Amino acid sequence: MTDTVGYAVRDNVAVITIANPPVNATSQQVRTGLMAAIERVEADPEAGAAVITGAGRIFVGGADITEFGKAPLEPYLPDVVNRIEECTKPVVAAVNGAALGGGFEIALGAHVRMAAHTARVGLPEVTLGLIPGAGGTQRLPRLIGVGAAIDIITSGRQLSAQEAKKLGIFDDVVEADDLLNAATAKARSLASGEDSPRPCGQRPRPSIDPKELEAVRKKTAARHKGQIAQLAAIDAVEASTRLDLKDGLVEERSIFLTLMETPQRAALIHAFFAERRAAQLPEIAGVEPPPFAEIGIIGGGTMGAGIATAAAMAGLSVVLVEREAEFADKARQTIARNLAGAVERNKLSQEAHGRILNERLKTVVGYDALSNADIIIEAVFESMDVKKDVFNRLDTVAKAGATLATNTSYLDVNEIALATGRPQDVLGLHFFSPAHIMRLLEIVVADRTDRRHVARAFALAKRLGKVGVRAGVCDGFIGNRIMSHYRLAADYMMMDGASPYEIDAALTDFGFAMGPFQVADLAGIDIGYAARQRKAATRDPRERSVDFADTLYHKGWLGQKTGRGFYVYDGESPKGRPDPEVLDLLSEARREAGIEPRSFTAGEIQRRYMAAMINEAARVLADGIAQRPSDIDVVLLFGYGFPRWRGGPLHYADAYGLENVLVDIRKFAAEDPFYWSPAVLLEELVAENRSFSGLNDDSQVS
Ligand code: 3H9
Repeated sequence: MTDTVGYAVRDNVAVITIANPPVNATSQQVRTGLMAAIERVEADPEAGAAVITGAGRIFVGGADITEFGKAPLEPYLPDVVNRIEECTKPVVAAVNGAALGGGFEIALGAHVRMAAHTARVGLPEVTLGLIPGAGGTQRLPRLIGVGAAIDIITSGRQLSAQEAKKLGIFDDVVEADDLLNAATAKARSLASGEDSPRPCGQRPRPSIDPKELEAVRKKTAARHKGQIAQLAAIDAVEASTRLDLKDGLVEERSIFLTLMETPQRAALIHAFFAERRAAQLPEIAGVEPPPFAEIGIIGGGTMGAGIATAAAMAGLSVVLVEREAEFADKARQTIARNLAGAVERNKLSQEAHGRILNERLKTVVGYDALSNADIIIEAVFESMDVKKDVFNRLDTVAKAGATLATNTSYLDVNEIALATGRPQDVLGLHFFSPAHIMRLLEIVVADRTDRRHVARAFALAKRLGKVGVRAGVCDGFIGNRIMSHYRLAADYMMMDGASPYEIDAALTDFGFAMGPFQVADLAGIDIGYAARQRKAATRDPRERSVDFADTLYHKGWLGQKTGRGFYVYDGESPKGRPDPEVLDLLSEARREAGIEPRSFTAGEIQRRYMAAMINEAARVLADGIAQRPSDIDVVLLFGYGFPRWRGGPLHYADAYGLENVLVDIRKFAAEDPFYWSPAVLLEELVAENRSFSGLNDDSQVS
């Protein structure tokens, strides 16, 4: 045994407890401990059977991801699971909480699986660029069939204990408090020979119609374009239909180890840790966040209603304030619609939907209703004067110590804070639309923001199930500042000869959820117009400006909402189809600007877009707006549709080679030295042969 695996005999049953906080991951110590525990069960005359369970609220969160990328250490997890399955005495898994990845595979090695009703199971390896590597692709199809196993493995989704029982994964589901007693009772009955279950590995090979498998492959390839793990997982499951367990496990291991060496695995694991690292902020280490129960929201438009929905779904009381009763009613309707959508997506029960509307949400007129709110978030029109007026009024109604937050996406939070007599209580909470769905939350810390409010904002992000990222004050903070820069690269390419459709196609091929012109149509070309007008007032005269979208704006082609923008939305293609008239207008605009159009390959489009993104990201980092490179990756991954399997722009930059990025930038600089001037930090890193990842510790760059 080891410190991480406990062994105690209770009424003839050995209870083996995995205790490796925080998530009971199967580190080498745990694997060693489990091997020793099974040996001991077999040799122990006091133990007729065994129960394996996890300490705390998790069964086992999977293999220890921190060991990945290093040489594997014995004993290997597949051997541990085999050993459990081959144990000469019955073994019951008592799944007390999440059993993920290798944790689920340990349970599949046990002869019987019992679960607390709060337990969950899943094989999330594909989300890390891997496949289950400890027998999951061989035992699960033998237990529940090929189709269901492929669904679980390629989606990486988590199943509730109830769903898992329906599928035949769990033999029984009981109240959490009863689990250990029920599992030991079951183990005793197995020891007495009353019942002899068939281990998964001894079940017959499953089968599937080859045509059906082919169809699943095609669907999976389309759904996970560009990614390799999902298809590799199907190959591994398919092996279970042709090979006996032993050979199937060899095949699984070989695929697993091959995937372990891929850049996609490295990128996805980087994303996993980057997401968690974002919440680790030296400035709030040891700071206790003040509690919060009631959230005030000012403004019931799409954003305000979305924030209200998110807060109410997280169990908080919400008071939403509007200017007039009519708008307050409208906001309530929007929230009700959002909640209904959540019910449809299985994120909320019908009963909770009703309870939120009746008990947890007030939509009212008048700021006085905000006097009890712990956190007040303003989501009104994006104008400095309007925001200042709101904060000035808030100063008189908000209770002492309330956090006063602005949801501005680019305005100066320091200036807004000065509209109150308590700038230390003010910060930015930049939600992304739709706020009840998008997981990114930029937490904008102003010069005088008190650390307790920063800690509270991070606690709020966690409560809402969002990923909070610290940002400093500048125009656009982290995400929008970088976006407005790389967006220009797309406009320049369009003017110089690439069609918006070629650009979008190249970038969706790269893996972005949408191309920039599809995004413009979705967000509304009027929104971009307003941003351009604002920028025009402060634009550096050396910056090349492109105003082609204004042509569409003046024609009233505002994007999806008007049925026409860069694309035409006439029902023929839900994603919109290219518009020859837009191309004519574009040719005209190029002629007027004296541009001789040239062609761009998809590769060049991708290189320019990425170089622009990385260059501005390096400046954002050097300016201290983001505190570490991985935070920038998180912002782009969660807010801007950057492909997770590429890890984020700065992880991608390291993988592509910073020197290569700089070579690209210098080459492009020949045509536009102002726009393509290399970021000083990038030049320094290249000169010193360093990478962005080397800056991911907690020391600030600037
Ligand atoms: C696998 O199993 C391969 C096998 O098939 C084959 C092997 C041969 N390892 O998320 P949280 C850390 S692949 C190491 O905030 P929660 C995490 O970084 C694995 N560390 O907690 C964080 O550290 P810190 C398949 C891990 O309660 C802390 O634990 N498994 C691991 O919100 C708390 O994490 C998965 O993909 C790990 N496996 O959620 C599951 N997991 O505090 C991945 C977490 O220093 N894990 N940490 O920032 C999860 O999904 C969630 O962590 C879980 C708990 C749901 C378990």
